[in-house]
Amino acid sequence: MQDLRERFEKAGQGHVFKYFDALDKGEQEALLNQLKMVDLDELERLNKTLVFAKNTDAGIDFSKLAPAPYIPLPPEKDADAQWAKAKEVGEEAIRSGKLAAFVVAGGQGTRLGFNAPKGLYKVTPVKQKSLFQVFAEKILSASRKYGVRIPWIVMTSHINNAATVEFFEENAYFGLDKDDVIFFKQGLMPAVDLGGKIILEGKGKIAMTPDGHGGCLRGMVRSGALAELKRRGLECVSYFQVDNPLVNIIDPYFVGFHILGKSDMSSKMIPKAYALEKVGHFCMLDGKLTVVEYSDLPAQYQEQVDENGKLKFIAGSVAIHILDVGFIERLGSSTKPEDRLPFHRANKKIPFIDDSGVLQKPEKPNGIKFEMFVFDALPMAANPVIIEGFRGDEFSPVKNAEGLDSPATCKAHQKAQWARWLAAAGVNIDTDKDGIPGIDIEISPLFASNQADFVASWNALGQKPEIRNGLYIA
Ligand code: UD2
Repeated sequence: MQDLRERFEKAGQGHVFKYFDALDKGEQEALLNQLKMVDLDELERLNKTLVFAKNTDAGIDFSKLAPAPYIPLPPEKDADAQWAKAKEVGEEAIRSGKLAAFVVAGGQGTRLGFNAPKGLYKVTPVKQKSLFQVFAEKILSASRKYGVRIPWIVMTSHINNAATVEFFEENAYFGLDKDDVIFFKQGLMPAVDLGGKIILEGKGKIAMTPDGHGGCLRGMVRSGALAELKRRGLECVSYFQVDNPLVNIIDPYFVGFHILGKSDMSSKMIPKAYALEKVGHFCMLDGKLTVVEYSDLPAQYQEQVDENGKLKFIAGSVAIHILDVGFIERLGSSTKPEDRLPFHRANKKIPFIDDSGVLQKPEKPNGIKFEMFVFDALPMAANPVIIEGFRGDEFSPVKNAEGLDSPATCKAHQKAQWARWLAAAGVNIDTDKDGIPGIDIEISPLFASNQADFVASWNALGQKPEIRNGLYIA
């Protein structure tokens, strides 16, 4: 204990022991356990570079940015030799058990105003299935189609892990084998005040916040989740975010392009819907593939158009990737600075105890949270591949309670997807000009999770259901 205290004092963080002597034994032990997790050298580095540095912008010379190349979506995937080949290779890899699914679900979901882990949010139009149920059923459906177990790794945080696991338990893992769902908690970082001092949120507790979705790389290694994947002979993981029920989790084309490209990490791009859409931008910078977040790229670049009037930086990053197990291991376990994901700074309102030991809830940002972003691994990846995806089959996140990227827009996009699938099977439903049906319909991922499978399953149905409001095809 003395040693730990001295180290914190030497690092200018001795104030965390201010109330130590007045704590009872259990509280003292809990605080010491928290403090043991803090990497003081790392914290000092972050204070220097992100808290005290005069210039805390992204440090990018924007004039050097070029749009990243990507493999465009052909009019008909299976009629295109390159895409057809990728599908064949991808299907073979999935069938032989090389692919796992991986969702990052450690975020706090504050924008949605939902007071539970976001994966519990009810998102489908008819059956009100939760996000987790939708993902589970997509994985289960692929697992049945390819006749293989597809493990699903779920990254949670210390804040939402218990509630997440309980939800899966209560719902019998939505039909998945419990052994195939692997939870792990992401790492934590101390939060500091604007002067770089660790924030005390109680007399015996420092403020620790999740280390960002990029923390998944070291989290997977530290938690043993990666060792488990290796033990099972998995070679790559399909990475997605908890807020996007449209995600095509097990996509043979994407897996095939990743394998054929001998890529460490591949990404899907969706053309931006409008210039200032809140997504990352795939760019080339000094010969490396880099994602520049919307908040870092000045509007003049986001809005730039080429001679045909097309957005220059059109390639939106929607957080859909494939990562090789070996690449995760390299980055997640290495101590070399060149393998480390950088941290980003986020200013936050962090409850703290004041000088008289009273808990205060600030009304404006009083502290700094440090986060890593998974897409920062791309410049370190060998042969990163980007393929284009069709928005209507890949991306409609639930982020805000209302307006853009809300439950309402997401339901509309799910219905539009299913109306397209029905139309492909020859059943036309009245829709508005954006293809959104006026009635509520829903298709279970267990019936089909892509258009081609839907048409095949629909044609195989003896008695076709009547098209009406509330139709559920399972
Ligand atoms: C993210 C991307 C953005 C775009 C968009 C698409 C960043 C910085 N930006 O924006 O470029 O791709 O998504 O929807 O990522 N999470 C954790 N642990 C954490 C923090 C987040 O697991 O410590 C998870 C969270 O549960 C969610 C995902 O990461 O699944 C994205 O988090 P977000 O909502 O903060 O990302 P957002 O919308 O700012």
